[in-house]
Amino acid sequence: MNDSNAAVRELDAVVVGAGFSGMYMLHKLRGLGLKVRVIEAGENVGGTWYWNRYPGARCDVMSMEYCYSFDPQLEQEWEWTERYPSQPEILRYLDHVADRLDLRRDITFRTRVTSAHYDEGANRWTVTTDAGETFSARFCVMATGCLSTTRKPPFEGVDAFRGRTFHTGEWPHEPVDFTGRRVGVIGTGSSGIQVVPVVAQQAAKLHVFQRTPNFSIPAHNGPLDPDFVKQFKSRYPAHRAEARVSLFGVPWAIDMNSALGVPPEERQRKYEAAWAQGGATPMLVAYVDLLANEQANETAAEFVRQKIREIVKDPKTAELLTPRDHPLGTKRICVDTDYYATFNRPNVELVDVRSAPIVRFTATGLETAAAAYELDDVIFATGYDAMTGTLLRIDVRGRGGVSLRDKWADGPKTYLGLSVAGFPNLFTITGPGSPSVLSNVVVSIEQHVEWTADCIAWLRQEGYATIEATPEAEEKWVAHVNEVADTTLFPKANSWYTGANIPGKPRVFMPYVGGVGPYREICDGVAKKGYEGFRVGA
Ligand code: NA7
Repeated sequence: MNDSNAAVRELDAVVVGAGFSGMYMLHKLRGLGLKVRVIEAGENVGGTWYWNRYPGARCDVMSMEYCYSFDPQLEQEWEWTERYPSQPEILRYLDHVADRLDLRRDITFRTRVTSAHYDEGANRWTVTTDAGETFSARFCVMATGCLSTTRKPPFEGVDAFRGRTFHTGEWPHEPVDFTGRRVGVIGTGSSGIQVVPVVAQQAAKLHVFQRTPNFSIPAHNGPLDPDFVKQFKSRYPAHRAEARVSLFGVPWAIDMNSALGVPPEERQRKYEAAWAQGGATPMLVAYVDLLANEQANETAAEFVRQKIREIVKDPKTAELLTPRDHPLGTKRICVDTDYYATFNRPNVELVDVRSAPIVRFTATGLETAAAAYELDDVIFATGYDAMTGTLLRIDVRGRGGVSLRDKWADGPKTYLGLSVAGFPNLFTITGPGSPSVLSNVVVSIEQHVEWTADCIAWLRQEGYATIEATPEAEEKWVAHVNEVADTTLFPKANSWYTGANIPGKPRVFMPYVGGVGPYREICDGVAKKGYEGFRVGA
C-alpha cells in the first residue's frame, strides 16, 4: 500500500448530506450492519433547515406531518408547538433525532464532497472531500437535497456595495437586527414572502424588489391545540398510511369533481373554506382538475387574485402583486403570515423590477432602470439551482469516466429519480424524476431511503456486487416523467421546477408529477420484479 492509499478510508457506503435524507439513510444502513460515513458541509445536521435561518423561515407542510414516521415512539414523544413548524423548531427536532439515534459519530461535519468517481476495476466509489480526505465505498448515496445550492444573480457592482448583504439560504447564525435600517429584499418566492413581513416590522424602510408576483395563501399559523395533537397522535399510523398513498404526501383527499362542474356559488364557498383553513393543500385538492385544466385553474387563481385586491389597500400595489403569468399551483404556492397586508404599512414599498430591472449596485444601494435606492442592507431571496445544482457541483464520474455533468448536459436523466444509467451503486435520494419537491418531502425521503436500503439488502442477499439502471429503463422513465407532466399545467410556468430560474440551465420539467402514492407503487413493483429495469453484477 503506497502513501496515498494509506489515507483512503474503506467503507461500505458514503452518504453525502446530513439533512432529513442523509440522517435516515445513515440509520437504515447502519441497521443493515454497513460501515457508513456521512459527509456534511454544515456544522450540524439539518440540511436546508440548517442553512435557511432567515427571520420568518417556516415549513409550508404542517408540523405533525413534516416529520419522520419510521419511529412510532419518536412521533409520539416529540411535541410540536405550532401548526406550521418554524426553522428553529425543525432544527431542534432533527438535533433530537441525531441524539436519539446517536448519528453524529458517523458524520463528518464542515466538509464538502468534491468528487465521486466510480472505479470499474474494483466496483467501488472513490469519494474525495475539500478537507483532503478520500473514502472508498461500495455504495454512494447522494442525500444532497433539492434546494441546497443558493443562487445570487451576478448584479453589476454588487461587490462595491458597502452595506450588509444576506442570502436567505445562507443566513448568519447570529441574530441580525434590521431596526432603523433601510432594507431591500430581492425576490418574492417562498423565502421572500416569509422574510418580508418580519423584516418590515423592524426596518425603517423596506423596499421589496419584485420581478414576478407569486400566489400566496395564508398559513393561519398558531399554537397547536393540545386536543388536536392528542387526536392526531392517536391516529398517527392511519394518517401516515394515507399520506403514503396520497398525491402530495399529505393525508388530504382530493375532490374528484371538476371545478367547472359545480355552480359558481358552491365553488366560491369551497375556496373560501380552503382559504380560511390556510396552507396550499386545501386549495389544491379542492377540485380534481385544478392542475390539469386551465379554465378550472383560473377559477381558483381568480379567487386568490380577488383576495389580494381585498387585502392590499393601494390598487396599484395590489395589481402589481397579482400573479397572471402562471396557473395557480404550477409554481410552489407560497404560504405566508401577513404577506399581502404588509404592503399596507407606510414603511414598505413594492418596486416592480419587471418593467424596470435592477441595473447595478452602487456603494450605497442599487439602481433600477427607473430609479436609485439608498439601502443599508440587501437580502437576496433569489432562490436555488434546484434539484441538480448540488449534484453537479460535485465531480461525479461513472463508468468509463463519464461525468454526470456531461451526461446531464441537456437535462437530468434518471431511472425513478433514484438511479442513473452508467453510475452503478449510486443512489440519488429525491433526485430529479421523483415526486420530491412536489410533495411533503419527508414522506418522499422516507420512501426513497427505505427503497434504497431494501435494494442494498437484496443485493447482499442475492450475492450481487452492483446494481445500475439500464439505459432503456432510464429512457423510458424520462419519457414517462415528461408525458405525465404534459398532461398537467405545470410546464406552463417558468419555475425552478423547469430550471427556468437559472440562465442557461436546460429547460426540463424535473420532478415527477404522477403523485406520491402511484410513484411508490411503481417503485415497489420494480423491486418485486427483481429490480426490473436494473442490471446487476456479480
Ligand atoms: P424562488 O422561489 O426561486 O424565488 C426566487 C425569487 O427571486 C423569485 O421571485 C425571482 O423572480 C427572484 N429573482 C431571481 N433573480 C432575480 C433578478 N435578477 N432580479 C429580480 N428578482 C430575481 O426561491 P425561494 O428561496 O423563495 O423558494 C424556493 C423554494 O423553497 C420554494 O419554492 C419552496 O419549495 C421552498 P422570478 O420569479 O425569477 O421573476
